[in-house]
Amino acid sequence: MTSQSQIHRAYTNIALIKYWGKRNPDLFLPMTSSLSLTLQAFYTQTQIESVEGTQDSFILNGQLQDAKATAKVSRFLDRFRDLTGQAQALRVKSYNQVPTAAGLASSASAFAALACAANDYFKTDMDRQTLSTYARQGSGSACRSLFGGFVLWHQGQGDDSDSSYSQTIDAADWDIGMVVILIDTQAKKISSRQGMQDTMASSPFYKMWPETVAEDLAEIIPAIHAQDLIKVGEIAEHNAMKMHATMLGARPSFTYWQPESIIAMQAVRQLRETGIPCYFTMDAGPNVKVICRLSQADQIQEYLSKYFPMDRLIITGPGPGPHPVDQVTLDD
Ligand code: 2P0
Repeated sequence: MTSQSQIHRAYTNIALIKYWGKRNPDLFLPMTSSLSLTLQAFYTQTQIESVEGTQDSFILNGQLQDAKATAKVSRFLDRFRDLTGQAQALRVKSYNQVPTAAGLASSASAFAALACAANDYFKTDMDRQTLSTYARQGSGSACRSLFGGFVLWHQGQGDDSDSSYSQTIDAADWDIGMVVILIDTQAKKISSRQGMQDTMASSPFYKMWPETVAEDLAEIIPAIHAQDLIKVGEIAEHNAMKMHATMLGARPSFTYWQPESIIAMQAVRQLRETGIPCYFTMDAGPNVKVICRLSQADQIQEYLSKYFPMDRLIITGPGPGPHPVDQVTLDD
């Protein structure tokens, strides 16, 4: 008899204070704490079911995935198999809600949804905080997708995996959102995992990163609680640019920026000069995310459409924590 989990949906997140570097790569323990906003528009839905035989399989958006992608999923499931003593082979079916060929990072929502589905399938009954420490070991940023709103991922202490978990610090039930500018849809040449490793190993600018991230966090958390969008945006923009500067100082130097990323940043600055509060952030890819009041997102989208096609400008509000769904549904 086959058994299966429910379908679990988890939303992606964008960091306002970035995670860039691991102190323990085996356990995915970060160099610093980080802070994100969970987004409503992008999510992954995942279900696990038992199969005959000894091989796991992984199907993403209806396509059977290759050995490398399946091995990543299998390694993650092994933690639950070890914990429960169940050796059953499994089929993982996932659906990503991202705009067509968006190339927007989905490992955060993917491993968060997988962690929730595994917790359900294996009946491990972990609370969200514990589950966030498991999701983290699939992909660091997935730790933050176990919660909705503004989420703080604690760096934790030493090699203690349990101490590096996430929690919501603010429900984000105020006027905040993002406009995502989709600039390139190709797979990136340097993974974020590789990029952060190379930066730590060779960039003299990395030395200032842990210390100044702590300062940025100490400043942005009260600004979030005060619902001070301008301050939140300023600190987030500064933190993102500082992270990208560490990469320019690596040897050899590298960047995720493309010419259109710079056009997007200039456009946001110009719009800001007209009095509309809007700030940019970028991750390990060329896409630019604009932090703004959700009530002004239409206006910002309209302005940016002078530079980018409308279907490359996605408006999103804050998203919730993961939850089960009755059936897979994808938005247009
Ligand atoms: C972040 N990024 O805080 C940062 C900013 C990219 C730049 O988390 O190696 O895919 O799987 O832990 O989680 C992307 O890194 O890396 C990321 P791994 P992950 O959102």
